[in-house]
Amino acid sequence: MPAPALIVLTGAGISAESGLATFRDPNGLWARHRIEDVATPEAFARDPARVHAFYNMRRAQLHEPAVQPNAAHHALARLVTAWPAPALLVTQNVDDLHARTLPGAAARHLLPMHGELRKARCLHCGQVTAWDQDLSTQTPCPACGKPGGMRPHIVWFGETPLGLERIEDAMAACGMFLSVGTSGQVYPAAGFVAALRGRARTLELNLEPSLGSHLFDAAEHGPATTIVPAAVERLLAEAEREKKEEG
Ligand code: BJW
Repeated sequence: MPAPALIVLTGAGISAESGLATFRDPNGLWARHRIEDVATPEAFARDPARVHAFYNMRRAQLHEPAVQPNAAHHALARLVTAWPAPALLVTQNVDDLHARTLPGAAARHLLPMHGELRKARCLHCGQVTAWDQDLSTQTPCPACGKPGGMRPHIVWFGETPLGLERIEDAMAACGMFLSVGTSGQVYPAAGFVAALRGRARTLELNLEPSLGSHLFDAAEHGPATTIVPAAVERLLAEAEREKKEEG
């Protein structure tokens, strides 16, 4: 049998060992910040300075020398680029750690469905711009010049995730699904495993069982930097073996 089309879904757990906090772990971001204050369009309308401060802090963190892609990011980059069938890495993460391991043409494998910290969007003209500085309530848009409309290019609660059409197409063709470092609490991503049940092989790789862990065909639990590289080598060796058997 030819290798099946692959989808990898990742969440904050994959970046935890790179020094970035998850959301729902005991010392995670939601233990220190209320969702209603920083991660909804209503919060931004009410108190944009507070929302900017939250994302400015997280954007600045990406430039700390210690914050680098870890062995799990590198392993997944190898998986999606070496996989002998279509392969899409859908990440819920807004950091750029996957992007750093998938430069140039390899970036076509990556879909950041909850947006990107290193981009900003203008509410006046809609332009999305690469952004590495702090944002403020007065930042002018580099495209239309108007101040006051720049927001982080992030999908907040109640907003539509990015790239859904491409994800739907990939889901329709998918025969192998890997979920890495996500608690399975946020939709639509949390629903992917149920939607694929019975027609794709599904594997969870997470520190602990996620909310939907029982829906997966198989699960392995432990730190991403340990279990992801091992799983990737196994999956690629399997695909290689099957290719040889066919030939
Ligand atoms: C490790 C590890 C290590 C730790 N190694 N693992 C009621 C029912 C159903 C749905 C809804 C509902 N009410 C509202 C909704 C919809 C809502 C939703 O899902 N709410 C739920 C809370 C119930 N969803 C939305 O609003 C989404 N939009 C939407 O649905 O639009 C409608 C629509 C859908 C489809 C088609 C068309 C329209 C938008 C969701 C936006 C989410 N935004 C956030 C914040 C913004 C980004 C940011 O600031 O960074 O995105 S929320 C936050 O959660 C962030 C994450 O991407 C997301 C997922 O979190 P993740 O990645 O799973 O992190 P954690 O912390 O939860 O888990 C980490 C895991 O790692 C843990 O399990 C650890 O154990 C593990 N781990 N160390 C391996 N070393």
